[in-house]
Amino acid sequence: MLDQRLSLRYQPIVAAHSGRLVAVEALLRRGEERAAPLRLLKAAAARGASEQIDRFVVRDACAQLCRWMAVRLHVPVHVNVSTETAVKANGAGFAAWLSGLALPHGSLAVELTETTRIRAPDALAAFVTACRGASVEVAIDDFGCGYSTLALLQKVRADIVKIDRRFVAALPHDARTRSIVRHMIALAHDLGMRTVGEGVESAEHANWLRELGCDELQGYGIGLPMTGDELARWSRSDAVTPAPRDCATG
Ligand code: G
Ligand code: MN
Repeated sequence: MLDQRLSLRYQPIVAAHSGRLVAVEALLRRGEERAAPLRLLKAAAARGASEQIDRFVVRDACAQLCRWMAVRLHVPVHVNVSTETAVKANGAGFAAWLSGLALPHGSLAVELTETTRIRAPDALAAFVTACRGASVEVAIDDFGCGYSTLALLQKVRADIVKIDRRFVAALPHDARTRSIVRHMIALAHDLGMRTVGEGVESAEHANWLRELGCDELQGYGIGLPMTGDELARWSRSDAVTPAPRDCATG
């Protein structure tokens, strides 16, 4: 039985140069808590129950997509899916379920993070291929940190690479980080992928990412995670500007 207090918030992802809203990331929250319910997610993973949460997230995000369409807001939603779910049944089960939802082309993207070393890279690659067959884009989350490695890019044909916020945070004061990020972006582009800078909290972060060639931006300095109605209002407000306002804290 899933915790009844679980719901989704949506955080904007904007084009780096125009500031146009290009997607949102669905983030799981419990009640009014501001952070993700990490303990609940870990406990679910330990019980082998991640897929139940992953399906809840996709269903809820799809319901929101319909509500937004009714008010003529068409914006793709990124959902975080656990790699355990992705590789189950050789990647076929969940991808087949996604495909059965028959979503409009390009309305859903799946974000994959590796929290543990991936033991079945071929299954993950099969999952990604199946997603793309179902017109669902795939993003590698938190790239450059933890287990989201170059070996993963070697196996998996993703569409998007999300640059971890730990890199973004260091851009204004660390030339080594700027070099790493510049080459991460060039590598992603070379492999035909686009890049999203995560954890953009200030105009300086945004300026550096633009300068280094990053395609899209996400973070508290662009927009906080918000409810579906708030996101619809946000998308129509002046909040969508090329230069994000400065934001002191997260
Ligand atoms: O791993 P992933 O990138 O999916 O994590 C998303 C989490 O990051 C969410 O819980 C969200 O609230 C948080 N987050 C989003 N934007 C920012 C930001 O600008 N700074 C920080 N520190 N966290 C952020
Ligand atoms: Mn994510």
